[in-house]
Amino acid sequence: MNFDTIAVVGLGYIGLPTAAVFASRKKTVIGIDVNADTVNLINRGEVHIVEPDLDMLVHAAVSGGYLRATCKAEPADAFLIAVPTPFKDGHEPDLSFIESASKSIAPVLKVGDLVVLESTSPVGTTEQMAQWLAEARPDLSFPQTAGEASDIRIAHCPERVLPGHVLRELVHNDRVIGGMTPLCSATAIELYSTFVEGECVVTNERTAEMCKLTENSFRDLNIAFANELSIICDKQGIDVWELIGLANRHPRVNILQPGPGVGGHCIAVDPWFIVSQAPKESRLIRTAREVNESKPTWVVEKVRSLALQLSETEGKPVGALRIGCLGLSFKADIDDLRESPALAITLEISKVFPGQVLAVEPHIDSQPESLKRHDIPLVSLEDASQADIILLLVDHKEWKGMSLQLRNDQRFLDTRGVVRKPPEQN
Ligand code: SAJ
Repeated sequence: MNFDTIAVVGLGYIGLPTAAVFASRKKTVIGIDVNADTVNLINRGEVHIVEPDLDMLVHAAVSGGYLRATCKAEPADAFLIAVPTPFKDGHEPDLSFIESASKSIAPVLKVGDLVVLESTSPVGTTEQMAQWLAEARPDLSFPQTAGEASDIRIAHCPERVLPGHVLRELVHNDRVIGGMTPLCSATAIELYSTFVEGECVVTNERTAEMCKLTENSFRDLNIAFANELSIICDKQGIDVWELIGLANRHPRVNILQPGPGVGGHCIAVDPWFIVSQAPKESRLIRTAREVNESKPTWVVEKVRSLALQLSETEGKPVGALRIGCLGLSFKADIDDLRESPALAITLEISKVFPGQVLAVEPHIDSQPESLKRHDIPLVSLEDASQADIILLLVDHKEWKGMSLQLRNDQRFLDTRGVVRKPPEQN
């Protein structure tokens, strides 16, 4: 099958790089997004998200005439849906973006088209999407009723790329291809073969949905283990990073790193999709989420007790202490502040110590609104290093290996294990 024209619905962190990579393979790509500002920006060859090399790729794709963005769906040979799947109150998945994306493309579908759901989704969402499409287009047949003979082919191929490495991982990662029928899978493989150099592994759509949720839940559980260890080690007077480094020398142990909590739009969300569908059975997955969600509160408590100690030993009034927070983004070396435990902790600390908090974030230029509202200035690392309590929240490369010369009346809390203390001599 020839995919002359490919439509990508949702031009965000996944959709835009995917559209640009198809365009770089000289496919005609139509990017569809509900946000007119995003559409206009892309049509000028610019980007609204920070991802290495994406700006160059999009600029080349648009100026070469291969990529064009629009708010209204147009006919294509394949449609990729890459819209957000957040959760609602009570951690219930919110499929409304997938529903409206499906309804927006339904009028332009024609016999032989392929529709791929890339958004991370609870089990059963691909079948639900197929149902929405079938209801909107009773004149076409779909795999859930017509099987291999269907007019429209449908598959779930979850995205699995790591922010910060999206363009490399899009090409090199293996893809899980969950077609609703073997023909749907084969058609989806043909589409992805345009640029994927990893292996395309076939399964059904429900297993593909669960596979993506499993990958992110596995990481969440492993980080929860590290976070729980960090709290235990703090109580026991053990350096958790040294401990994990030692344990990981065992050939079958591979523990991830503790931190101030788990952020981002994926790992902190996706495990809830499993829990919401199997609440009684998902005890471990739920507990891991709870452990990771409670870590920011532990960090705030730790700062509070350091402040009390400092005021007792150095005689400084608690209300006069300055707290310098290093890093605001949800993980290292990016500018993304959404769902960031570092930002949440900084704001929470400023509620306990109003007007006493300073923040450093080398990846952003202007003070975010939330910091303005809490009266938290954005300062240099040098200025923050003069604070009474220095709190390291993100392991940015800017301060890896940094050696802090602390005064006697300063305290340092490193939630990422970036600044190592020399091992104590026995
Ligand atoms: N984190 C730790 N300790 C670690 C690793 C991460 O505390 O050892 C924290 C990070 O600081 C961050 C959060 O976890 O706050 C998530 O960061 P991440 O780098 O683990 O993952 P994401 O959210 O950027 O991307 C994940 C990836 N999934 C897996 O690695 C299994 C990516 O491949 C997925 O495509 C992405 O979710 C997604 O879109 O689902």
